Amino acid sequence: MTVPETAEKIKSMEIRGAGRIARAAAEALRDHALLDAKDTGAFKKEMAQAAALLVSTRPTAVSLPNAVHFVMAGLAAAKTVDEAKSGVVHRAEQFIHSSQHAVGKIAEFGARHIRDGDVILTHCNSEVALGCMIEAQRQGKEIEVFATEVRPRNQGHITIRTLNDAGIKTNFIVDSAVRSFINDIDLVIVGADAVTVNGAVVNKIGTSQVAHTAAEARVNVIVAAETYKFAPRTVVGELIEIEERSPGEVLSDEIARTLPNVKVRNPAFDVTPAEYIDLIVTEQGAIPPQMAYVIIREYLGWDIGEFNLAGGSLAHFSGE
Ligand code: RI2
Repeated sequence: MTVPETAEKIKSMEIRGAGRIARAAAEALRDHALLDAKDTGAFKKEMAQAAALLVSTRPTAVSLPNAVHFVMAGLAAAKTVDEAKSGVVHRAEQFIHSSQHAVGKIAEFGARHIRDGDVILTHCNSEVALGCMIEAQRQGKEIEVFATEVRPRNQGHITIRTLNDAGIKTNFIVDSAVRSFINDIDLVIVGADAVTVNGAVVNKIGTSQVAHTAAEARVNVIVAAETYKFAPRTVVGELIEIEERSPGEVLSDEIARTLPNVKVRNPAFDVTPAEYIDLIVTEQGAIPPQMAYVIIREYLGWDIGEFNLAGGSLAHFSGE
């Protein structure tokens, strides 16, 4: 798939989920690197434009710029076009492989926190959160899941199909029914689009309501998140931008036209503070949210100079 095609599919959410969009971006950059280029300068410029286009598609999931940054680092030391190309291809393959490995590791680590007989609540559609549940079931633990609908894009439909196909007993509820069922729940497991340095988790809109409800009911909340979902620039105080999507996802244009005094608001994500999260399960192990900085420092491989790059400026992708 070409870079513009991948960008369009990420934007329209045909490709969605923070991990999947990161891998799709890495694949698109890898394939783009195989195109003809007359010299190193032209190649780096071309790759920087492709990187910028991919990063611009969705602003919240930090897995996307982290993946692009990782792949583009393959250009940094290249002196020839061939070196630059193989650098990008190698880093892209490395990212895709380590992402797939991380998904497996998180399932293994996350399953340890699920007990036989647990009733689990999940919100949205997270491959790593689901991976933990499927692994627990594979180990012979009998679990039951409550999955929310996830308005407006109904990602819950994907979740219940996956759970159904895995043979897991599942209850499908509307988003507003979470508090009505919270006393039946032993554990909440969700994914993440971004984790900040202070352990706050940015995830699908409604996650913070779920976590708040769980905290009130003394139900533990686990977040499943690969290390590349941790946001390095939050170390220097940069905020995670919350994507606000088209009003048409919530209310049809036809109805909206009859309501001139009504403005539809459609934020796609919200922020759950660390105090409502008990554990973040990464491929490096499970950590309390307060240890998020350690992941950024030790495992993400960013050095402090990179934290200070101007937000939005993608000049560094060209290796300049
Ligand atoms: P995985 C999704 O965002 C959801 O918020 C989900 O919890 C998160 O990405 C992580 O997904 P969207 O693309 O990477 O549906 O765990 O807006 O699959």
